[in-house]
Amino acid sequence: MQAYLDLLQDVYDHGVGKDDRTGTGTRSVFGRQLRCDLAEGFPLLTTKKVFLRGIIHELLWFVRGDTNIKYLVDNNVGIWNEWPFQNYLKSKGLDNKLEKHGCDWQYQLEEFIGKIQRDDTFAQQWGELGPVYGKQWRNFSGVDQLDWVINEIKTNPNSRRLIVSAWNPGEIEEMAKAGLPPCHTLFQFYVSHDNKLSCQLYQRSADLFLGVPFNIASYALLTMMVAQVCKLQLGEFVHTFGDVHIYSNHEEQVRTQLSRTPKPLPKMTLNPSVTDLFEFRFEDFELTEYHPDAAIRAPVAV
Ligand code: THF
Repeated sequence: MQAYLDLLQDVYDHGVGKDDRTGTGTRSVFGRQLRCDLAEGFPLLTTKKVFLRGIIHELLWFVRGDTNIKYLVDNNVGIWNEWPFQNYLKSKGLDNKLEKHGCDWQYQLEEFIGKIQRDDTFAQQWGELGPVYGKQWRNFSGVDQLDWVINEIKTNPNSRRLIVSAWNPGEIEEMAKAGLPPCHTLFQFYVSHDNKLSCQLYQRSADLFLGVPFNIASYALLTMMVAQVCKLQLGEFVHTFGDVHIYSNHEEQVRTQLSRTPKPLPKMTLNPSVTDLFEFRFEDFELTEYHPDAAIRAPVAV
């Protein structure tokens, strides 16, 4: 993961001040690439503890085609909570009245999440993010892209069209209303002459400190799952970035991160008896030999 730290240093040193939609402000550059060989270990940052439980549940939630935060909330994963909450506040005319991350805001957020847990009708109405990742992966204008791509990898591995796109121009506005348009926009698989499966992601917008460690682990995991069900070995994960940025309220955290020394990568094992991508459950993933430095807390820009 030295490559991640090098990119973090690069954007910290060379990123140029740029305002953004969230009003937070960033240091930003355009167009970078990271690669990791998945056979060398599982690419989970060791220079801070990364919330793997959240990453696994989020990925299973995408693969299910789910777009409602209820599944995540029920599994005690809060990473998507702030978007529907903001939407809810807006509808109540409260979005400008509460100080973001202040006491009242926090109290209202807890109440909102409590209702998502207890009240199914409320969850259906207010927990929905719109036609985001899960919807597009499983039903892009009627096409189940995941099911298609698995079948294609199995039957036509030399194909140069092994693509899944979350960017659906006709539905971007609807995504922007409740959740947000996909940051990880499109991915492509590649099967090498020696039967190794690689995956490349194009990420149009990347929150380098908070989101990218999640995104790397998530796509590494997806590649491992697809490789297992297609009976292939592990190749590379190639991560290509558009606007890659450090939020101005993450700079202290970035300095802490950069002062640390990476340790050997952990190992990820998938339950070998799973042969269908849609049958993976949380219990089928096992991480070992992970000895990270302490977590580094940082607020997420919504
Ligand atoms: N928006 C922004 N500004 N950054 C993102 O990374 C991001 N995402 C998703 C959608 N919009 C985004 C949401 N994913 C965390 C991690 C991933 C997220 C959102 C939030 C987060 O807060 N992680 C904490 C720990 C969380 C916890 O322990 O509950 C961390 O320290 O990693 C990226 O695709």
